[in-house]
Amino acid sequence: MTDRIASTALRGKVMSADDAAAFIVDGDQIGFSGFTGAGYPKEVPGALARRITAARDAGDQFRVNVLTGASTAPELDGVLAETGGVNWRMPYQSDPSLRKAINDGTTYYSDIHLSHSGMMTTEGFFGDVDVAVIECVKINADGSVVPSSSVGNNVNYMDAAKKVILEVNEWQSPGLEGMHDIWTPGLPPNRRPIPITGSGDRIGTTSIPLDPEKVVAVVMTDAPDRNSTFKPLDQDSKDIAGHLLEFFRHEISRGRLTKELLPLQSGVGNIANAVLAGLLESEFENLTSYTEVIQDGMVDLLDSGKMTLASATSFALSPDAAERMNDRAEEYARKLILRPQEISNNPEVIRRLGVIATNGMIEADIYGNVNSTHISGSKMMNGLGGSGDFTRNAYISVFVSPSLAKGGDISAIVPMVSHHDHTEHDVQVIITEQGLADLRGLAPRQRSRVIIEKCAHPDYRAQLLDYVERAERLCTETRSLHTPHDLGEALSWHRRFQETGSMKN
Ligand code: 0RQ
Repeated sequence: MTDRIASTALRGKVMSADDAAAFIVDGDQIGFSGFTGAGYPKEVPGALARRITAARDAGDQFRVNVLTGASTAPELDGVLAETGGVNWRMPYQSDPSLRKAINDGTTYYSDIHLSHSGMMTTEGFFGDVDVAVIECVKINADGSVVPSSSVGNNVNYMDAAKKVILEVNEWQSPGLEGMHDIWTPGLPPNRRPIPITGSGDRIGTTSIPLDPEKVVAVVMTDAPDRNSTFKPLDQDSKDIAGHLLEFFRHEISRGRLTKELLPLQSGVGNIANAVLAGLLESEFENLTSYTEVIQDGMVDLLDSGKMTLASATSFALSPDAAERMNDRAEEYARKLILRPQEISNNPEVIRRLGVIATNGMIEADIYGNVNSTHISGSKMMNGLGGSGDFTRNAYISVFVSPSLAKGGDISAIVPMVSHHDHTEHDVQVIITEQGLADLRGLAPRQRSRVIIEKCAHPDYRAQLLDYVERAERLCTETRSLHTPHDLGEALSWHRRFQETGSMKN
């Protein structure tokens, strides 16, 4: 404890998670640390869940609003959602119990661009933050806090909160100290330009300042971060990765990229990992990354020397890779930078650096609009995450997905997306295992042919072409041929799936 808590005043505030959770009351708005299964508090959320359940059993109301960096883990989102006590949640989640609570109406969910969420909290858009619960590696003598495996919105939550609870996690390596780069741009009208001109630039401090007077409790923990292990790479993921690497080669041949590419952002998941695995085997070198999460494939690229540095706000590592990171944190701190998500996902920097953004999608339509979040227009999957921050501001924006879902009953390419997250104006390249549609410079009627030919599964190509041709005939009559649609039929594929269990006609 002495090593991890240098502040004598705060050493006196060490207590159990149950005692710490007693500082949280019904109606509180709580800012938690945590981003994609890393750096979230491990004990206080469970103690809070027990408190909520006990209140419920006694016939009392106990509901809270939950703010985080992004998704967390069963120990936070899972346990709280299972109590039914989460009233409102932002800005991103991927927990099955919480997803259920959102879709059955128990929990309101505000799906917000990750780069906006911290500033919006600081400005009070969501009301007061009553408590911040923040995991850290260490508390310094002056009360400043060294974050753990994610930074997320910690700075905003610690600043805004009336009370702060710190969880000092001894599982997290002390070697993480030095990896973080804490800097805030301030608020309008006095916001400063972010002085980052390369992914590896360090512009701030390695700890977050904190007034020790605000700290009401310190809890010692020793539990690991929990991310799911990646599935073994399947053929679709490998094919999608192959198409992307071919595209990079094509761009190099045209003089628009070099072998070093440009800083890479990749979403989480299997396809993203397949792309990183593909890069490991490739001729590309001296790669860099300006992204939000560091996943296994990126650590492999750093180890191989193919990638020289990576900037993010969090880790999203499998248990094996997380152990590897903990063992060699000091060494990795020379190549890895963890920043507040307001900076890792900042449009200003993404545009300046020319980031290549690659994200997953649920479906795209024949004109290139993308739905990343909603199944059949209504049911929330995870949320937008950082995909919007990167997509709109990228040098090249790419969306990837297998062409089929649910055993072939769903086509990922549809006449009209059932929910819009990324508009045709932001989406430049779409890739499925079938091929790659380069949409840059194409008008909607050109886009539809390229997307159907290159990306749709053969089982759905004729059906999509039939729709386009009929929509074009209809819109010729009405002289509305720019983006031809038959509005009566555009969402019929989703309705057919709901009614018959398949999009096939
Ligand atoms: O369902 O889990 O029941 O099998 O959706 O689909 O193909 O495994 O793909 O894990 O990459 O997720 C868009 C959700 C894709 C993700 C999304 C079903 C499919 C499966 C998952 P099962 P896959 P992925 C970085 C940037 C938004 C956030 C983002 C995502 C499940 O990429 O959340 O980009 N993106 N953040 O069967 C019905 C369809 C479907 C479908 C797939 N058309 N209809 N179900 N599925 N397509 C990270 C952060 O921001 C933190």
